[in-house]
Amino acid sequence: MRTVVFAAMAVLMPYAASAHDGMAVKDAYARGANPKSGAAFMLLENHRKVDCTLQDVASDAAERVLLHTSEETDGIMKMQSVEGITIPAEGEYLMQRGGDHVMMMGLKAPLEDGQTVKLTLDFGDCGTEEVEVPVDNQRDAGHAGHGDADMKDEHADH
Ligand SMILES: [Cu+2]
Repeated sequence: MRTVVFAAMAVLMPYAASAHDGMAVKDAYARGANPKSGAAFMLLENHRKVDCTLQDVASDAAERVLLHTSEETDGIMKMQSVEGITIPAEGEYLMQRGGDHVMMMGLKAPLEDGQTVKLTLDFGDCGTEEVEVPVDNQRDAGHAGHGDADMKDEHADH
């Protein structure tokens, strides 16, 4: 019996080690604001034991790719560049509508549903991650990360 358990652990452990190493990019999507510019949003999970900072983003899809944040000033939503986005050690950070996002300006082609945008995320000392981000122009801003099941639950409460 004991032999079986150890054999199973030997198989599982290499996978577990790699799954907890580095940065996980989850639930990413991109959408067009207009034919020339768009934004990408995602959940960043830092599996390292040190803080990691997203410093730069590159993509062939647009002439300029920037890290932006949105801030409401006097009731007007304005976007501005940010130097970096820090994901705490073993923590997560949500880049979402109305907040921090990857800004794509000078799109070579309008973002259309079903396409993907390739982004290279530069975390400095924490390395780089390449992600294929699906375009979803229909995505509802308020329900990031939640599926239909969550929405049904909400309705049941009323
Ligand atoms: Cu922006």
